[in-house]
Amino acid sequence: MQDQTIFAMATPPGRSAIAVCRISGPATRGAVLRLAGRVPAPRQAQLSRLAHPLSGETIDEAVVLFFPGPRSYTGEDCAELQVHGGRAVSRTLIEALGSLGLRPAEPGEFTRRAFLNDKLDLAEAEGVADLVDAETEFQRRQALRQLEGRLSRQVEAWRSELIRLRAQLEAELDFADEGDVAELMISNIIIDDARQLSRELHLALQHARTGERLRDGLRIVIAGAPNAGKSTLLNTLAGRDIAIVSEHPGTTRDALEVHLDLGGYPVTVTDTAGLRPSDDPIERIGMDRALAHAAACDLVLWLLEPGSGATAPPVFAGSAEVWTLATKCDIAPAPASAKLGISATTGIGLDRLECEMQAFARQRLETGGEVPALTRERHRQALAAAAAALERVVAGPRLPPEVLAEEIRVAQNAVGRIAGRVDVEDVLGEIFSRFCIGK
Ligand SMILES: Nc1nc2c(ncn2[C@@H]2O[C@H](COP(=O)(O)OP(=O)(O)OP(=O)(O)O)[C@@H](O)[C@H]2O)c(=O)[nH]1
Ligand SMILES: [Mg+2]
Repeated sequence: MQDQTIFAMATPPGRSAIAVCRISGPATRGAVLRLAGRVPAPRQAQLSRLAHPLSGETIDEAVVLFFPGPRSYTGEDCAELQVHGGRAVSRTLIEALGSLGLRPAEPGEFTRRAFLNDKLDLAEAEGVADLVDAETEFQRRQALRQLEGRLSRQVEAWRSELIRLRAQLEAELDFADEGDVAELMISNIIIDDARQLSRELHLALQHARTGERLRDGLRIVIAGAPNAGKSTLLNTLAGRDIAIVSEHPGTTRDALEVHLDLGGYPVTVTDTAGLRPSDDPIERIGMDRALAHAAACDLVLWLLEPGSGATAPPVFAGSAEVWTLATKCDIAPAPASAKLGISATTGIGLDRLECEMQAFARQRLETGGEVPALTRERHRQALAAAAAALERVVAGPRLPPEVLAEEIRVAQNAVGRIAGRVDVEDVLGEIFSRFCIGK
């Protein structure tokens, strides 16, 4: 694969001031020479007229950059062509590169090559993808930390500790017949170290979901009886008219989502169908969806309108926190059972609601910073496997040392998978296919 030279527009299609085309692979230099007539000095911008290799017709005037490998993003010879950002320019340029025998890159292929050439490890590569996808300030920071190798360094520290433990245990195996007392003492030290490391892994696992949540965004669901003012609240939070609002109970039938940036924290708010006894099959599907959303979210805002009688929210499946909010406080004061009274009409209570939601997000999404965040289920599973193997070591110090050494090796490989050090072929396709083309 890597003897092929790939290219892609690294900027989104459409009209823009400039667009950037990237090229990587052994034929890069030749392609730049054919198009621009001259290869610029390494890492120096050169203004060139790009000509079509077949017709000789000028495609565009471009700034051309050449990065000889291995000092490039992918580790191979790379080039960037900064052209004018029009659809026709990109289309013609892509066609010209194709006529030179280069091939369009697959999603994430540049970063995949960088990984294969040891320019970054797997966790850092995931940081690149997350940074591209980051929508809020805290997502950006988390992705950047991962891209800069914070998680990788932690994982590497755990791995070398495991390697050390294993070496110690194996040394003990070699000297096993030199006296039982010494053997017992060394074993205890190894078991103590394994216990300490196991604690560290568990601590990281406790925070694991925090990192994933920050990456995916916190989920808040607005639920309540028909006409409680759910859709009105969604529109108010979003600052635009997303959901239909009407005085007819049962207006909203489907779940509607909006992504919000709550002081740097990513939040998805979902408006749902009003809950009430109903024989209408469509309305019931909507209510089932509402309950499913409530069961899978972090926080339910249970809305109550004045005079609705029932005050307590139903018991939702899942583990969401539930806040009761009294709506339409411009009409009647909030009952004491409500956490907060709001009015979309006058704006009463809305600032406080946003503050409370922000505080909730902070509490759920902040890791405290001692342990680098695990941002994917893949990381969590690997770490859980390592922790489980270490636990077997701690629980069974009387097991034959060969068995203990094997468990430590299992833990070492599990941890190594996070940074992509061991048998990761199977996950590479899955990880890089989620990148955008040109990255
Ligand atoms: N006075 C007053 N009326 C409100 C307020 N919020 C919503 N309403 C009105 O209450 C009615 C129902 O509002 P919706 O937002 O559609 O209620 P809903 O909970 O989404 O209702 P369904 O989709 O039918 O479940 C509409 O006529 C709104 O204008 C408020 O703060 N004060
Ligand atoms: Mg509604």
